[in-house]
Order: sequence, then structure tokens, then C-alpha cells
Amino acid sequence: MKVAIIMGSASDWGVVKSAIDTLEKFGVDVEWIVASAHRTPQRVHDFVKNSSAQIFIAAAGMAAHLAGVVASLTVKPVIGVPISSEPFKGLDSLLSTVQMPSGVPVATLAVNGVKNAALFAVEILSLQDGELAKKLISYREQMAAEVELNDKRLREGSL
Ligand code: RP5
Repeated sequence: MKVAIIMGSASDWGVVKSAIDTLEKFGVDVEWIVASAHRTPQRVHDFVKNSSAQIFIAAAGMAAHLAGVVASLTVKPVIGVPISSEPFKGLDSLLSTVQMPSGVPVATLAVNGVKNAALFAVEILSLQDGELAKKLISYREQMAAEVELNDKRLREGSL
């Protein structure tokens, strides 16, 4: 199983890195590439056409057409992550990514929501992989335990 992450610029790396870390934590193979829908359209095309990934995550900022272009090149699921940048702080990339024409879907997540993009990819893969589903359940349990622990620490004044 494999997830491919495409980011529009090396300047997206600081945000995108946590998606890679999350996928690796779940033991999911991940490949990544910097390729821009506008600056290097052929590179995007060649990567998507040659990738054996089951799911694509496309993260880009500004006039973010990357996820839509990736979706136009494949029938595999495409998760779009709008990246925040000046001057519109991600609203521009959110609208560019989410508002796809009917027939070519992009599952658009929150601005800078790369970690959820990784988790959503793991959820899709877990439909066919019981071990991965178990890891997701234990991840949720750990999160819940942390909330309760922090509540306790807050009350004790130790947080
Ligand atoms: C988008 O424009 C990239 O995804 C990035 O978020 C934004 C700015 O890119 P750079 O000018 O920093 O390369 O294409």
C-alpha cells in the first residue's frame, strides 16, 4: 500500500512534513515530490501517471490547482490540502481546491490540514487492512486518554 504526496513548492515542506511523519508512524509507504501544476505541469503529469500509489495527497497554496489537476489525471482518490500563504492566508487555496467541477472530485480538507489528510488516507487503506484499522482505533484511544490526563493535570495545577 502506498500514499503519494505532491506539494506545489518546496516552501510547503514545513507544513507537509507532518503528513509524511504521520503516514510513517502507521507504517504506510509514502513517496513525495515537489511538482507544481503551473510551473511544472509535465512533471505533475508524469509523476501521477507513473505512480503506483493508491491515494494521492496534493498540497498547494495560492491559486491552488494542483489537487484538481492530479484528480484530472487519475481515478484514484485525491485528497486536497490548501496551504496557507500571504496575502489571503489560505482562503484563496481553499476555494481553488474545494470548488471542483462535478465529475472530478477532490476530497478537500482544512487549510494546512495535512495531518488529517494522512489520517484520512490511512482510514481509506484500513478498509482493506485490519491491522491498520486496529492501529487507528488505538490512535483514537490514546488521544482520548490524553484529553482526560490533561483535564486531570489542569485540575491539579500541574499543566
Ligand atoms: C503554490 O504557491 C505552492 O504550493 C506554495 O504554497 C505557493 C508559493 O510557492 P513559492 O512561490 O513559495 O514557490 O504553488
